[in-house]
Amino acid sequence: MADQISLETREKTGGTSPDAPTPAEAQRTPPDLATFHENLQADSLLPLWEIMRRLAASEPRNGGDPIFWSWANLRRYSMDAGELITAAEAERRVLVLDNPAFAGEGRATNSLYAGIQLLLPGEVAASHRHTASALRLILEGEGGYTAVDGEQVIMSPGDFIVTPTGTFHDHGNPSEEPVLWLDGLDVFVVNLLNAPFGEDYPTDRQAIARPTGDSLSRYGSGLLPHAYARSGARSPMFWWPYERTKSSLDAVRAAGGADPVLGFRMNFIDPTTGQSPIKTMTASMSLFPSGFEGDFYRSISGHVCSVVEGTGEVTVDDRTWRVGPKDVFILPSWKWHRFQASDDLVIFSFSDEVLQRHLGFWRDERRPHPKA
Ligand code: GTQ
Repeated sequence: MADQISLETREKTGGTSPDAPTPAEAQRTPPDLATFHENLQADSLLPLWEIMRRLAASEPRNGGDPIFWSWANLRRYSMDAGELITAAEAERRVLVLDNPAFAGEGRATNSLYAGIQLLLPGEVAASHRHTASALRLILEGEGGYTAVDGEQVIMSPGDFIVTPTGTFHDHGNPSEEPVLWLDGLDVFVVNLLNAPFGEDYPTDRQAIARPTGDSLSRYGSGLLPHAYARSGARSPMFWWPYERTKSSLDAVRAAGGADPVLGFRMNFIDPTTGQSPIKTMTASMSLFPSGFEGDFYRSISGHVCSVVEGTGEVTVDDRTWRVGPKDVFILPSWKWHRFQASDDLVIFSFSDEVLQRHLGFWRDERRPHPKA
């Protein structure tokens, strides 16, 4: 009698009762393995044992390829783009660094986006904002500007600029010469988390609320305005002029003690936190003194690099590139590489290091280079 009732209940509730199997279920034999997999797939299920190694690999394999772009090529293609499309039409006239390991996806590394942006004299890239944060290294041209969150700065080669998440930003070139820079964005992290929002500013150029250099004078000298309260996740400082970066590198170098892999490396920081101004990306400027012969190194963070000054050689796995000013190259995650400096070599780089450290994923390894 009790059995009878529970059977009826099970039928009514669609068979979800945790009771003992019905006589029919108990007698059922499973199908063969192939049919079982097909049945699972049809019901949106997967056997973990078939994909376990892919989901949780024993070591990283998908960091992308090492790749080098000479400045001569990047500049020529950019100037061609300048003839073929206006900045207004393009919205952002950028050649995206597309790692062949992820062809067509617009990835420089597994996690990083990078591109070369061009503004011709008189052009404006209209103001917008989005969840993705951007960082920029100015490559060529004096007198272009970027406006970020109500403040405009004039860009010079070697300058580092950030547009933190959600800040309105627009660029313009009132000078007589083309202006080119390297963009880095965390779009793939944003998209992984399905967090992208964006909107245009009502006009091409955003309203300017503070004088040029205001944030640098307020926050960039080891001082903070009294009773400063940080609003939101944004770094209040967004422009690091190269002159200041270079003199700090020169001073550190004069004190000696180069790291055998990284030379003299300084990270850009939000002065109110001591952390990277962008929470997903670490950006650095490294000085390798003339004659530097680096040890081999690999880290779990792929790097996008560009030479600011000097020449040298970069070896990744079994290939070596001769690198010079404004060349761009990728050091993929977990691939052995080393730097050699022919003369004083200054290299800008950015990576996802700060994010990986925060998540507890960070790893790096060193291997001495046999000295001659
Ligand atoms: O300058 O705002 O390379 O929004 C990609 C997306 C640059 C920019 C990029 C962007 C920008």
